[in-house]
Amino acid sequence: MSISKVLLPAFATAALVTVCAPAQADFIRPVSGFATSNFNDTTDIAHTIQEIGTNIGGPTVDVALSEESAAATHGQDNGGDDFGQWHSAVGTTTGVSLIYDLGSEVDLETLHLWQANQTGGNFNRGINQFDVLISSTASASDNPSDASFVEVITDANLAISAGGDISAQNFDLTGLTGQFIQIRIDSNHGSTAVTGLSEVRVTGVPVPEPGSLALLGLSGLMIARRRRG
Ligand SMILES: [Ca+2]
Ligand SMILES: [Ca+2]
Repeated sequence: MSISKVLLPAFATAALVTVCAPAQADFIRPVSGFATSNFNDTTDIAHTIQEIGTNIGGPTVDVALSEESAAATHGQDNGGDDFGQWHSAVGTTTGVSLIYDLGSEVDLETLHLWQANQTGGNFNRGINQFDVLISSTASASDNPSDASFVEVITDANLAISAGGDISAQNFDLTGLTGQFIQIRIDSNHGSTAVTGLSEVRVTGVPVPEPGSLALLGLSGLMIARRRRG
């Protein structure tokens, strides 16, 4: 059999799978995060993308999402060894960017943000006004000024936490595609000390790479051949 006879049915199958398979949106935890300003390891950016039960950067009691779903709640931080959020450096409360890498290109649907949620009169550390920018270029992973970033949401607001177990505040990204999401912070809710955020997730459909599409088609072909045999 010539190579064209193998490849043509493969691509035809791939196209068929792409058209017929309903796009299932995933709840996506970014694979890494970067902040242009940090307090210390106790409040590392990793605390906004941690897995349930993990303990990143020092705290002995972790505060994380109740489950990996958009309906999850995020517990309240009590300070000290009980942390689950990112904090900026003291005195740098605005003009800070957080950049999240989703690990691959995603057809985006929703950005989920769990507000800073620290007791002791510290709810005002939460983000107030912010912009959202997206990029598909690797050079954007730690450079908020990278030319590939496109601003897709301008001057949105995150409501201040009232404490307890808090739900996500959701922001629509439907119709946009990207791998890197930048949250550019314009202001917080009044703290002159630090700005914070508890957790970040995205809902969307990972974009299949051309290589994986061809593989999908080939496997379909092999199944068909096996059935015939
Ligand atoms: Ca957290
Ligand atoms: Ca702005």
